[in-house]
Amino acid sequence: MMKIMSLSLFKIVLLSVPLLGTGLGVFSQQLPVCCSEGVTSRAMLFAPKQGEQTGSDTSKMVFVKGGTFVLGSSRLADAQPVHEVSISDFWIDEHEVTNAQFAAFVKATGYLTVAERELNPADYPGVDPDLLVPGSAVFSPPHHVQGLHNYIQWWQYVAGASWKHPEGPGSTLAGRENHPVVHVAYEDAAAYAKWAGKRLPTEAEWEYAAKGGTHIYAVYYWGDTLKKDGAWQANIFQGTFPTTNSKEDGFEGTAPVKTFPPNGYDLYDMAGNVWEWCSDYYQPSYNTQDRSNPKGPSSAYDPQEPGQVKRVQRGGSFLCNDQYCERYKAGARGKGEVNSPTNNVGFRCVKDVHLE
Ligand SMILES: [Ca+2]
Ligand SMILES: [Ca+2]
Repeated sequence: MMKIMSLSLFKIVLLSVPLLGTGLGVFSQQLPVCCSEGVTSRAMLFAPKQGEQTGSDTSKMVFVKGGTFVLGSSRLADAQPVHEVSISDFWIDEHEVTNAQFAAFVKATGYLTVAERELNPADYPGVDPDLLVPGSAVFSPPHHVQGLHNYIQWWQYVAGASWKHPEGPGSTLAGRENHPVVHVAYEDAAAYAKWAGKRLPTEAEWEYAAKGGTHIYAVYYWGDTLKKDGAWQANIFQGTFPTTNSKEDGFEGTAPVKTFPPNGYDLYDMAGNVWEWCSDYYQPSYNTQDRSNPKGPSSAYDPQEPGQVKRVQRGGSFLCNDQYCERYKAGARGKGEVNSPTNNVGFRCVKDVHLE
């Protein structure tokens, strides 16, 4: 029988993970120099060969001509100050990385994602070892909720959930080959990008691409109205969150990439479908000092979970709606703990022009 632990335990597990990652570049910056060598990371332990091979994926990439634009949104507290930023030319995947593409990467490299790796009970004091099994967080809507402030109500840590088994053991990718890959942690996305000869976008690049050269101050990446001619423009959530998804846009979960109309740069699903990892550390406001190809702060800080290492995610997901999460709207930001995959987070890649 599928084992399920609540997200509270999931969070306990995840809270411990950063303490382990002393060999990761992410964490080593925050640790004493004496620990900067000789202490391995989970990534090294569980997938020692990853990143050694290079390959290529099948994504069509769109050339984005650089320029100056207005980064941020006055509607969201952590997307400010709104300020001008200049971006160099770059290439970006026209759609989110799909299950088929990620499968090709895994087949070529033997890569094991964070969600698939064993957990060491010694690293999680106080947690029942029987619960410490590989898995990931799956959206599991309850029949009733008490308010929307506690997301533990609709997230479950599902043993065996991974990119290959999005809802856990028994679920497969059959028929979902062209859906975006999910249950990828930050390092999983970064490993894929490296293999493909690409990298993850900065959030400034991502937003520049999402704004598509138009609608600089618009509410949505496609304009100021939610629908166009009655048609949904993104895979988000309709109904009563989280209990009743009316699926007015046709999809309860992920949709095949390129189902919804592209933006001004012919990029698909820049709003909704799945959140997309960006390379910036998350902090709850912008540092406006660096206005040329900004790469974000040198460390992470989320006042809601101090001590957690979080990177930026962009675009919202199939779970976004105005009732709970408006972060599919233009300029909005999201954040994710780097070792916390879920079934609504994926990614796309970019490439520098000078590497062409
Ligand atoms: Ca939907
Ligand atoms: Ca997306």
